[in-house]
Formats: sequence, structure tokens, C-alpha cells
Amino acid sequence: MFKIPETHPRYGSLMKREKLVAGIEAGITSKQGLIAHGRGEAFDYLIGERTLDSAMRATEVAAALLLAAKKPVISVNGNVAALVPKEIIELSDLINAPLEVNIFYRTEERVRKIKELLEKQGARKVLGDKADAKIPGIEHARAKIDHEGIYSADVVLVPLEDGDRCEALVEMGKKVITIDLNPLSRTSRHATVSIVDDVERATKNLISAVKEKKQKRKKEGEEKSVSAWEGYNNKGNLREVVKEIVNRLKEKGLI
Ligand code: PTJ
Repeated sequence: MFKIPETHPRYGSLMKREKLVAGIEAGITSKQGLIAHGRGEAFDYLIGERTLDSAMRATEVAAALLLAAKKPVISVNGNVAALVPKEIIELSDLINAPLEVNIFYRTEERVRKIKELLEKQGARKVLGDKADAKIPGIEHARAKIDHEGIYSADVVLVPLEDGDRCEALVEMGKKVITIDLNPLSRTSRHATVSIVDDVERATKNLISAVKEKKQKRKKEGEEKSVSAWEGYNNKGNLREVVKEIVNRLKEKGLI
């Protein structure tokens, strides 16, 4: 990795780039993943590189949804594996969900390498190499899923997603949680709960929210409840995201 001094004002952002470059060198991340990350960075600039209140609300709802799920699954692609392997493993343990490698630029070698990386870092169950089922109506490689995993899941967390697959998963009757910095993307618009935040910040916040809710449940003996997310208005929350961005630009005198 290129040495970035910790005093650099953009240290955090530059380190994410380094992790992705290392991911490419390790055969985990696709080259196209860099371009996708660049698009994310542009939105993160507009957002102010922090978690918006609206994103935090979506994260709380997502945590409740994951805890209420009968069969949750976390989908992992090349960018997620490079940026947040530890966080995604911790989350999978907390909600008792398997990880499933599911990539757009699919090669069996990259699937194997991502699976090996996750297992080496402590993941207990990593699916995705069987690919013995398909998402109906999707022509590209991300249609390939495991019967035991995404195919039979009721709630799927899909960070950095493709819009058409998100739509197809919802069509299959699943609740879909996405993490995508672009509030205008088809993914964000079609998901059940869209977290418009950077994947590092969002997974850390999700872990804290899940831990808090589990503790509360233990203390208060709260039943697995659907009420926290039932009737959640995703499009309404996305409008709040855009409003927060516009307000921030106004406050800075930029518009
Ligand atoms: O590993 P693969 O083969 O599955 O490929 C992964 C990518 C991300 C290349 C692939 O899924 C892809 O092309 O995705 P898209 O359609 O470009 O969508 C990626 C979305 O993620 C975009 O809307 C970006 O704004 C968003 N994004 C990029 N970096 C981040 C992000 N969202 C949150 N955190 C980020 N760090």
C-alpha cells in the first residue's frame, strides 16, 4: 500500500482508495470497482463525508428489519470485500446471517478469492460459489445465487448494488436493504430501505444499531417486532436526503 501520512487532511478518503487498489492487486476487487467508488466519492463530497440524519434513520430501520428477519443474508461484492471485510463479518455474526459472494463482473476465481478472504478473517458461513439458483429476469452474472442463501432469504442486505437486481429481488418478494451513496440511483429508489451513506460508516452504524436493539430486547424482553419498519417510507426518506444535501450547500453559501 502507498504510504499516506495520517496528518493528510484527506487521510480517510485516500486510505479507502488504497484498500481498493490492494483489493485489485489481490484479485478481489474489479477494476470497474474503482470507477464505481469514484462516483460514490462525488456524492460523499456533496453529503459532507458524514452520516446524514436521514441516513441514520434508515440505518435504524434496517437494523430492526435485519433483526426481525427469519432468514437474512448479506451480499458481498469486490468493493465490500476490500473496504469492510471485518465489519461485514461482525454484522453477519450479530444477526446470524450467512455472507454470499455475489459479483457483477463474475469470474469463479474472484468468487473463490473473496470467499477465502472472508473465511480467513473469521467468517463462519460464506455462500456464493455453488450458484445453484437464479434471479428471474436478470441476464447478467449477478443473477447467479445460492438456493440456500439469497434465493430463500426474506431480507437481503446488498451494499453497492445494481439497480436491476435490487428491483428483481423486491419482485421476488424480498425486503432489500441497500447502502449506496447515490440517492438518485435505481438501487436507492427501488430498495425497501436505502441507506445513503458510505459503506464504512454505514456498516459501523448498523453494527451499533443492531447491538443496541439486541441489548434493549434482552432488557425489556421485547418480542421480534415488525412495527419498527412496517410502513417505512423509503422514497420519503430519500427526499429528506436530498433536502439535507441542498440545505448544507445553502448553509455554505454555495447555492
Ligand atoms: O465486485 P463486482 O464485480 O460485483 O463489482 C462491483 C461494482 C461496484 C463495480 C458493481 O456492482 C457496479 O458496477 O456497481 P454500480 O452500478 O456502479 O453501482 C455502485 C453504486 O455504489 C454507485 O451508485 C455508487 O454511488 C455507490 N458507491 C460507490 N462507492 C461507495 C458507494 N456507496 C457507498 N459507499 C461507497 N464507498
